[in-house]
Amino acid sequence: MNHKGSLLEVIDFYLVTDSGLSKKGTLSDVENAVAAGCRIVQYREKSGSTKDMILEAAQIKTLCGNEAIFLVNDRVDVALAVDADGVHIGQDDMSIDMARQLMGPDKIIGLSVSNVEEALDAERSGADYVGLGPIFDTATKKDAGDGIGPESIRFVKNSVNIPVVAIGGINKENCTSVVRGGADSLVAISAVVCSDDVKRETKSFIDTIRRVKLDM
Ligand code: 3NM
Repeated sequence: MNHKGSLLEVIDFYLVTDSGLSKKGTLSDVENAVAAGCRIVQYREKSGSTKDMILEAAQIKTLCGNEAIFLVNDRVDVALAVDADGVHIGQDDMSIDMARQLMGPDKIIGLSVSNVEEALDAERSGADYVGLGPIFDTATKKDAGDGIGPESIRFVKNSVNIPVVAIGGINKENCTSVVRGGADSLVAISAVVCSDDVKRETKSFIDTIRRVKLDM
């Protein structure tokens, strides 16, 4: 499977892990999200040893199997160690150029952006998709800043040809506005991993996103 070629078709709901918020644990969250039909998973772990991260990343990779694309947040070393499908990096992490050199031409590289200029830069640098946020205010990422609003998505979507993944403060109540705003995919961390039933919540997001896209 060429993950890059199929990226656009397969993404709708995008799972990002958060061990600090998770009720049932990261591995359980990934297993349930993939069982519900989630086709892209990002392992986002900000604490713990590199050794533990690599062990957990390898387990997540196994859970993703051929069903879901598996990306690692920030840590190019961890992504390489487990031969993940790619990495997701932020504005303050290593450059796309450097990440590309290390990861190779076939891996997926996503970049966090918060406006049109950053999105254009990301595309020019060879990012495969952008994560746009925060769409709404969020307590999950302390330094995320104020929400830019779902109406901002359209400006970014109209400026770049790579997929736009919306993130930040997205929940079941506001996700329709995010899809209508033009997002190809969306991430909802707390709305999913804090729930008692990750499988049900993921399925519900996927159903809503697909329904809204069909209506557009
Ligand atoms: N990145 P929740 S917002 C990891 O704006 C992350 O780049 C953001 O969590 C960005 O769905 C965010 O619980 C946290 O609001 C999203």
